[in-house]
Amino acid sequence: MTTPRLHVGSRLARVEDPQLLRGDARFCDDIELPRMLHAAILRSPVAHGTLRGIDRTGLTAPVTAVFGPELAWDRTGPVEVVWRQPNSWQDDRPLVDRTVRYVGEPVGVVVSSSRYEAEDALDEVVVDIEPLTPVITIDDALSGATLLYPEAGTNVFSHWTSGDDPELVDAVFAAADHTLSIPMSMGRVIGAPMEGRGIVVDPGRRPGDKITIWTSTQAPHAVRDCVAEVCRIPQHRIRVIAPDVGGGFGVKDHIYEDELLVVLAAIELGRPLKWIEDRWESLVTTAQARDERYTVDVAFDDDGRLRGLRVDAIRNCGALLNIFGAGPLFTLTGTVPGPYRWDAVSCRATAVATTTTPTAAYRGFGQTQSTYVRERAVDIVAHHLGMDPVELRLANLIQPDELPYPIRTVPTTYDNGDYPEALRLARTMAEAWEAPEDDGRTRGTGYATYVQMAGVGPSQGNPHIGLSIGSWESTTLRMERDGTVRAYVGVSPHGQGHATTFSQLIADRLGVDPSSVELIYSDTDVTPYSSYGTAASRSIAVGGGATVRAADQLASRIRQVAAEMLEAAPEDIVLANGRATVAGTRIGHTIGEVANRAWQGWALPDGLDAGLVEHAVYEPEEFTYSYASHVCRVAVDPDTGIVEVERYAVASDCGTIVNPTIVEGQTHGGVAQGLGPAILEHGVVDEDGQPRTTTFLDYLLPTASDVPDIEIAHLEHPSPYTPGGMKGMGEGGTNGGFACVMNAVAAALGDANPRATHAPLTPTVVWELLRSVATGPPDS
Ligand code: MCN
Repeated sequence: MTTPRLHVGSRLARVEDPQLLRGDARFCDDIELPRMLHAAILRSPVAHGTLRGIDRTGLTAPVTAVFGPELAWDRTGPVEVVWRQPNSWQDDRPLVDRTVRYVGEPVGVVVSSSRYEAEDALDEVVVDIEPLTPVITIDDALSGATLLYPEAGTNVFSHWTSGDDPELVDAVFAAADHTLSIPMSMGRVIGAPMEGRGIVVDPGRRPGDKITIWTSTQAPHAVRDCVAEVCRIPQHRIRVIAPDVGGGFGVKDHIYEDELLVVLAAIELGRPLKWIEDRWESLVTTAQARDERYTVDVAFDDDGRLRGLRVDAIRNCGALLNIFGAGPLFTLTGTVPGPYRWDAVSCRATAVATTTTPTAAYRGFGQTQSTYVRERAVDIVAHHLGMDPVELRLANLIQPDELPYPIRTVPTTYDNGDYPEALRLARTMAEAWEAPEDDGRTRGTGYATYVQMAGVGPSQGNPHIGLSIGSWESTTLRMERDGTVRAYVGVSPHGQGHATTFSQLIADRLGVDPSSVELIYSDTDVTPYSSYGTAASRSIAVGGGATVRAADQLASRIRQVAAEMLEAAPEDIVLANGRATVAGTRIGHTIGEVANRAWQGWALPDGLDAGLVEHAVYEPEEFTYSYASHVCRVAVDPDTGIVEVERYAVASDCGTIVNPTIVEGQTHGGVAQGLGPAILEHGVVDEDGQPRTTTFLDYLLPTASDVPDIEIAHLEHPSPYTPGGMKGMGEGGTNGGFACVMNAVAAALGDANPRATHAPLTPTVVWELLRSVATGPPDS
C-alpha cells in the first residue's frame, strides 16, 4: 500500500505551542497537593570520602524530618546498570554508598513545610565525611594511585576493542602512503535543560496505597521500573506521570538517586512531598557528558583515498556507572566509520571512574564524538595533502548504489540514501553566501558529514551488547463514537512535537483531520509500556512505526464496518476528508457514523467484534540511518579569540518527513547544542574535585545571539524498514554541529589547523592558538 501523504509532509503548526506560549503548561513544580511537604537534598560537600553519618545537633530550623543515609541503607534494592559494556564490573550499586565520590552526591533528605525552611536546615545539618584523595582526570584514574572502588582493584569501569581484525588494520596502515596520529579531546558538557529535574510523590494515605509520582522525565516507565526495584514495591502500585517537561536532552532518561530518596522519604512520612532541582544542583549534580580523550590514527594515500582509521577513546565516566553505563563510548566506537569507504577500522575504548559528577546520556550519545574525531581527522588529512576537504570527502563517500553497506565496527548495515548529494547540496548553499566584509577578523569555512544511527532495534540484538531492556514500541488507538481518535503511545515527548506529528501520521491513514486526534502519553497507568521512552532519536521511527501499524489496522476495521453499511467490498472503501465512501462514487457515510455503528455493535460484518480499538507493536527490524552534511562559516577576532558563527547550512535526510517545520526546529536546536560545546560550553572541575562552572555566568550556554540563521535543505529517501518510512533525526544537528564548527575554527586558524583538536575552542584557547607556533602531527 502506498503511504497516504495529505498531512504527512505538511507544515502543520505545533499543537503543543499555544499552551506553552501562554504560560498554561503544567510542569512538575506546578503540581500542588493537599498536605504537601517540601524536600531539600543533603549532599556531599567533598569529592571523595568515607560517609560517617549525619550530625543534626546544630539544627534550629523548623523541619518535619531529616533523613540521613540510613533511609536507604539496608532497606533498598540496588540501582541497576541496564546497559553493561564489555568487561564491566559495576552491574549495580547501592542507592547511597558508604563512600561518597563526587561533590553533590546525595546522602539524605531534609523535609519541611516550605522549601525555604528545608534549605535553611541544610546549612545546619553536617554531613560527616572522612575525606579521601580525589581522582579528577583520566590520567589520575589510569594511574590507579587512588581507587574509587578498592574492591574492584581498578578505576577502569570497562574496556573493549571493536572493528576489524588488528592484523588487517596493521596491514592497511603499512600499505598506505601516509599515516597521521592525532591527539584529540572533548571537554565536559552539562545538559542544562531549561526546566531542571523535579519530582512530586503522593504516597497515598495508608500503607499499600498506590504511589503516584509526577516527575520531569523522558521515560516514565523506566522510572516506574526503577522505583519498584529499588524501593521494593510491586509495579502495579506505582503510577508515574510526566507532566509537561521543559527539555531533557538525555539527562532525564532515568531516575536519579536524590529522586529515589524523595520517594522513600514521602513513603516514610505518609505525606505528599515535592523536590524541585535548583540551578546549582542542575549544573553540578545532574548527569554530565563527554569529558573524553582520543588518539586518532588515520591512513591515506597521495590521491586522498582514505584507507584506515584507528581510534583509541577514553571516557571519564565520573563517580559511577549510570543506567546506560559507558554506552556513549560504545556508540562512538560503533558509529565512527561514518559515511566513508574505509579498508579497515578499529577502536579501543576505555571507561574510567573519577570522583566527579557522573557522565551519561546527552544528545548525540557518542555520535557527536564519533562525528568529531572522524570529520576533524578527514579535514586534517585534506590539509596535509593540500586538497579541498569537500573533494576529498566526495571521493571517499559511500555511493547510493553501494547501499545497503556494512558498517565495519558493528554488525549492521547502512540502509539507503545519497550521501554525496547531501554534501553537494551543502556546498551549493555555502557557495551562495555573499563574501564577508573585511572587518579585520579571520574567516574559516568548515564541513561535517555524518550518518546518524537512530531507531535502535531489534530487541533480540540487545542481549548481545549487554542491554537488558527491549527496543520495541506500541500504540493503542481508539476511535470514539463520533469519529475522533485517542492515541495512547509509549514514547514520552519533552519538546519534540509528538502530539503534532503522531496525529499527522494517524490522520492520513484514517481519513480524518489531525485536530480530531488526541495523543495520550507519559502516564504509566494509561499508556502502553516503553522501556526507554523518548531518547536515542527513536520516537518517530519506532513509536511512529507502531502508530502507523495501529492506524492501518484501525483503518481496515473501519473499512469493514463501512463496507457492511454501504453494501460494498472493504477494499473499495476510501477513507478521506472525514468520510468513508465507495471508491469512484460520492456514496458514503461520515467516519463518525461508521464509528457509531461499530460501537453500537449491531449489523457488523460476521466475525467482527464491536468497538474500534486497535493495538500494535513495532519491533524495528534494523536501525534507521539518517544522514546530513553541515557547513558553516566562522569569523575569529584575532584580538580577543572570540568566534562568531556567521553562516550555517544543513542538507539532511531523515526518510519520510512528517513535519518539515518540526524537523527544522529539531535541527536548529541540535546545531545550537553542537556549537555551544565547540566554542563556549565547558564544565570545569578543579583539582579538589569542586565544580567551578556552577552558574550560567561560568557555564556559557549559547544564546540566540550566538546562533545564526540556519538554512536547511531536505532530501527524502524513505526508510526501507519502518512503517511509514520515517528515520530518526533528533540528535543529528548536535552531531554535525560540533564537528562542523570545530573544522571551521580550525580553518580560520589557517596553517595552525591541525592543532585545533582539543574542544572547546573558547576565546582564551583560540587566542593562545593564534599566538603559538603551528606544529601539525608528524607524517610517518
Ligand atoms: N520528525 C519528523 N519526521 C521525521 C523525523 C522526525 O517530523 N522523519 C519530528 C518528530 O516530531 C520527532 C522529532 O522530529 O518526534 C524528533 O525526531 P526523533 O528523531 O524521532 O527523536 P525523538 O522524538 O525520539 O526525540 C529524542 C531526541 C533526543 S535523543 C534528544 S536528546 C532531544 C531531541 O530529541 N532532546 C530534546 N530533541 C529535543 N528537543 C527538545 N525541544 N528538547 C529536548 O530535550
